[in-house]
Amino acid sequence: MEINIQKKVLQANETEADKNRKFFKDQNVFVLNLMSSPGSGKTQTLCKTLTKLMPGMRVGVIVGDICTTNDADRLAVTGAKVTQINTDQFGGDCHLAAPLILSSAKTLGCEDLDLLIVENIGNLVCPAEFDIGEDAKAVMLSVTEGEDKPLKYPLMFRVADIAILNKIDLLPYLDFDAKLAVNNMKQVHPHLPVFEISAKTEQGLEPWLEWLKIKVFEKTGR
Ligand SMILES: Nc1nc2c(ncn2[C@@H]2O[C@H](COP(=O)(O)OP(=O)(O)OP(=O)(O)O)[C@@H](O)[C@H]2O)c(=O)[nH]1
Ligand SMILES: [Mg+2]
Repeated sequence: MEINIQKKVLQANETEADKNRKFFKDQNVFVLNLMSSPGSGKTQTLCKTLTKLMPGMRVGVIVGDICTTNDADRLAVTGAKVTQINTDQFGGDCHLAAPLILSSAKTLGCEDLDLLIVENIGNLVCPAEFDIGEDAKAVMLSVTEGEDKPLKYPLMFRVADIAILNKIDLLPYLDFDAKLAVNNMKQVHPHLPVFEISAKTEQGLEPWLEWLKIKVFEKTGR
């Protein structure tokens, strides 16, 4: 019974995600869905990413959290167009569903954007199940979370188009085996591109920025 209800919820979301896809195609904007556990460094990475991409690229962010506008406040400093979704009023959902994304994208205004990034709610499980009509999904893992996470939460890594391994500046102080973590990701998703970065020191940011620029160009021609 529970499974049937979940199936219906996901099917309904899929229909809405198709509407989003059409909307984003009409707006000619590339949409990236960035997902991870709480605290992996999504906002920190986006702050650095936006600073480096703008003003050459017009970027907007929809950021989801259960409560607070902390992340929107941090991201707004970059000058990007930012809107915050709080799911507390919808029962504290642990993911962003497609209809919320469409209304937020309309509020934000996508007609003058090249790239729209959705920072999903910190959660390595639920967001992987909800299609939001994005062009690509990125999963972030940080070196403080353990090498085994791709094996324990495989769906997130299976559906991702790219992975980011963040906080590599901390590697000298940890027992974390980065090679093993990457191998675990590839065990779940062979050929998954992995960018190893530090959003703090900016080490490794360039290949990730290049990937984004290419993806935006491939869709928008800009
Ligand atoms: N040492 C180090 N710390 C980092 C790095 N990236 C982020 N942090 C720190 O990690 C903490 C969490 O970073 P956030 O950017 O808030 O993480 P988040 O994934 O956006 O968190 P939620 O939105 O709550 O899920 C902050 O204290 C950051 O300063 C990094 O590359 N190296
Ligand atoms: Mg955040």
